[in-house]
This record gives sequence, C-alpha cells and structure tokens, in this order.
Amino acid sequence: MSNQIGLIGVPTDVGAGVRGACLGPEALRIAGLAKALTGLGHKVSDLGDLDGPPNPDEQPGNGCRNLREVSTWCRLLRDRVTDVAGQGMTPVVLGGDHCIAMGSIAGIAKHCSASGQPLYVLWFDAHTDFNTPLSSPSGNVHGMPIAALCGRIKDSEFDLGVPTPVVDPSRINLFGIRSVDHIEKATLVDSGLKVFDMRAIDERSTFTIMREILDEVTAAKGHLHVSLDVDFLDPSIAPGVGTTVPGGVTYREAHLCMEMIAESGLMGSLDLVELNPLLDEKNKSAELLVDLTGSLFGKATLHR
Ligand code: Z70
Ligand code: MN
Ligand code: MN
Ligand code: MN
Repeated sequence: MSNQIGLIGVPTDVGAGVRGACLGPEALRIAGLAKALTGLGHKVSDLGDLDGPPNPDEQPGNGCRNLREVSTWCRLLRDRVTDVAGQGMTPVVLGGDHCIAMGSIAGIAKHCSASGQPLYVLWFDAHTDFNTPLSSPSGNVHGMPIAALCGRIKDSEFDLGVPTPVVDPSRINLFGIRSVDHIEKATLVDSGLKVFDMRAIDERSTFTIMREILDEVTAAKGHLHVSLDVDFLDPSIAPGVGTTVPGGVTYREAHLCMEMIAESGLMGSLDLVELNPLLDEKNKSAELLVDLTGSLFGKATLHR
C-alpha cells in the first residue's frame, strides 16, 4: 500500500509553558523524515511551514495563555489539513506543541463529515490533556485539546469553527497516560473517553489494548487520526520534550503500537508533537520519532 503523504510544519509553542517546540518541524526534517518515508515507497510532499503569529510569551489571563494566538494557529492548520486530505494525501503534521491538535483534528473532522467516515482518535500521551481554562493549574493550552474536542470548553474560546463535540468522546483512545491533574481526574470519570494508563498497559499488554482499539475502528470502517505527543515515550529514550514523566512507553512497546497501526491500514492522518530540540540530546528524540513514523508507514522487520 503506497501512500501520498503531505508534511505540514507548524512551528509554534504558543500552547506550552516551556518554549522550544516551535523548532520541532525543522528538527524532524533534519532527522530525515521525508527520506525515511520515501525510502518505504511513499510519495512525500513537504508543504513547508504554516505562517502564524509569534509567541507573545505572556502570563495566562482567564486561565488561558496566548488564547488568540492558539486560536489563529489552529484555524490555519484546520484549513490546511482539510485541503491536504481533500487532495488525497495523508496529512502528517509536524509540531509544534499539542494545542495544534485542535486544528488538525477540526480539519480532519471536516474531511470525514464530507466523506461520511466516522472519526476515531488515538492519542499517545503521558497526559490526558483534558483540562479546561477553569481546571488548568498552568493555563497552558496544550493541556486542554481533548477537553476542547469533546465540547467541554465554550466553542467561542478557541473558535475552531466546527460543530462540537468535534469527535465523539467514546471514539477517543488515550494511550500511555501517567500524569493527570486533580480536577482533570474527577472530570474524566463521566467523560466517555477510553483511557489506557500505564497500569492498564502493564496489566493487559500493549498488544491486547492496541488490538481492541484497532478492531473497533476496523469494524466501523473509521478514519483513524493518530496524535503522538513525544512525552508518551519514556524519558530515557526521548528526552527532547518539555514535560518528561518517568515510567513511559518503551522503545519496543512504541514500535509495536506503530507496526500494528500500519498493519491495520486505518491511519488517515497524523500529528507528531511536543518535540523540543532545545532539550534534546543530539537530536536523538527527533531521530526516534522518524524511526517510529517509519514503522507507522509500513517499515517492518519481516514480511508477514
Ligand atoms: C498539565 C497541564 C501537558 C503536554 C504537558 C500538563 C499538560 N496537565 N500536556 N505536556 N503535552 O498543565 O494542564
Ligand atoms: Mn479521505
Ligand atoms: Mn499532549
Ligand atoms: Mn503530554
């Protein structure tokens, strides 16, 4: 299965508390992302970077840091993703902090509603990103995209311009979770989200959980959007991220996830987010992401 892939750079860190994720797209390019995918037989177009507002680097007002800039970046990305998917390419979004997933998922939701496909999200993250401006201890919007996509934040706030919930919460799977804030934890209970924390992964295995997630999307003939926050990985293998949390997904588990997704043929769009080259060691986290993206697009040890 050969693929047309469109790389979309989103060089911003307006949703983060620690700066540097704005350098992520270039670090991924330097680590050889396009070449790795071309080498697997895919046709890759690097569509360059979106041109959004600079980071005003302000303190949060009303529980939200850089609200206007977050909104502008997300709307730019929404329209680009809808356009790229409409051209028959698989959008691969190079972040950028995780707030931009509101834009990519709003964009792919538009595409899916036009094509009548149910949209599923697989969110690899140490965090649930389910805060609202009221619950957030930091005011950083990269801790809020899941809440916004589920319609838990007033539509006017980020002004995504698509009906909410953007994704049915029962079609959102969170994998790798090990850091949840106090109020966030309480609101998760009746959220309808499928949350697979590290304990579930240890008890039930990556394989079993991934099989369950992918089987449901297959049965529904769904479009699978994968949103990959670097911090889902263990910090020992991926130090290049603003918020490392110990006890993360290992190299082998991560590759298994990616290989199973590739084999399913379900993935229609992808975010690679939160890579912070300023905190990385000789670009090793970027190189690991390139490696994992290779697995996502069909690189396997053996023919099966
Ligand atoms: C915390 C907050 C977060 C990513 C950190 C952290 C959220 N729950 N998300 N890094 N990607 O500030 O809301
Ligand atoms: Mn399509
Ligand atoms: Mn995240
Ligand atoms: Mn995270």
